[in-house]
Amino acid sequence: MLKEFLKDELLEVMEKAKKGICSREFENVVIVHHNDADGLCAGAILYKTFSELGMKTKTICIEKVHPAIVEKIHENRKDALFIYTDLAGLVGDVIAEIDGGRNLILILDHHPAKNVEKENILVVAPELLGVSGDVFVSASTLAYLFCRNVADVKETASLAVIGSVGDYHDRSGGILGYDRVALQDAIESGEAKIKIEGSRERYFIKSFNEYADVIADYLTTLGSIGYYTMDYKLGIKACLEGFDDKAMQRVEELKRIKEEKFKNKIKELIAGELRKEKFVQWFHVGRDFMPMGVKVIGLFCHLIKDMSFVDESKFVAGFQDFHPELPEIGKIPWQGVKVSFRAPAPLERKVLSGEVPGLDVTLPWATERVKGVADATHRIAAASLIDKGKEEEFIKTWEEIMEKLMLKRGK
Ligand SMILES: [Mn+2]
Repeated sequence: MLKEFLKDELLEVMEKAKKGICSREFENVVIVHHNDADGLCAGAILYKTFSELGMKTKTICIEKVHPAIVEKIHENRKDALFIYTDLAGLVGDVIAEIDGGRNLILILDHHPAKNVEKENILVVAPELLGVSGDVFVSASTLAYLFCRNVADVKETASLAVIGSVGDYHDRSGGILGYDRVALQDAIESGEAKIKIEGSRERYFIKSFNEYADVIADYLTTLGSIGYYTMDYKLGIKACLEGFDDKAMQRVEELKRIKEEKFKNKIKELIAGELRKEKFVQWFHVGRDFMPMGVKVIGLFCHLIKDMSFVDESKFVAGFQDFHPELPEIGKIPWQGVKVSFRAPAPLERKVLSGEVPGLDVTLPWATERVKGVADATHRIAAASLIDKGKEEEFIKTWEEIMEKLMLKRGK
């Protein structure tokens, strides 16, 4: 147990997980991580730690957890340690069930989570202990603290800082809570320096010769924009060895690809591809955004929501095909689409004042009706995964729910 955390509940849970791992023998460790900066940093920290402990370690980068993906990842594997990080908090039971006890599963996630009481799974999730994973602890910090308790890995503290900044944990001016413990370690080892700019802290990372926010942006570009071209591999490599010319060149290329694709799509939408309902205007990009991952549909909706061709009294919704041929994983038997919702600024104000129901209510509701999975839900921004072919039914269902809730409000 680390001295600054004496009697800390999260550390106690980590200690228990460590004991759970140590009680079994593994040759192979499989790290399943998310594809944004936080997920990449967490993956890199775990990769470095477990390979230095002498284990055969492999990383698998995914955008979303879906039973079909988990099945594919776990098939033909036994007696391995699977670590899921920056994702899977809510679906530990599904993963444990699919695995069927062949392997040991460890979940290190800072998102909302569910505890699972099963022999083959250990869940370390601050949200289960009342610690906000959205504010005080990123997945990279969680991975760092876990690894620090297992081996001597202080040099990865700066990756935890980059991951925390990648998830905007510095939004109040600086990173807080557990994230700050990692920052402290990085400062003590001379790896990081705080620079105060106005009312905000920035973290300069010595080995990258760059600020954490800039590095995080590069990593998210490699992992999310370059998901289907496997550029997350360059991202993991950059986390461990720094950015070489090749990685930097790729970051620039990917940014250009994104801008180009976004520009073309905006032209098409202006030319009349936007469908208008009573409460939402929507469009479907199909596979036009390939090779970019499905995270970009949210970025795109966010980009256009206040443009002049958008009706500011209606929500904006975009669908993007989830390409079922995953890099390094292969074809999965599931055809899905991601849908992202955003609110133009005037509508955003109405949602925040309570005049219009929030997406945190309407989107999960409609998603459940078409048997989809809510992905991320906030009042003015939300996303879900649904089966392909159900897009029209989903929009119709969502409109009905809105109609009902607006009637209740007397609008
Ligand atoms: Mn995260």
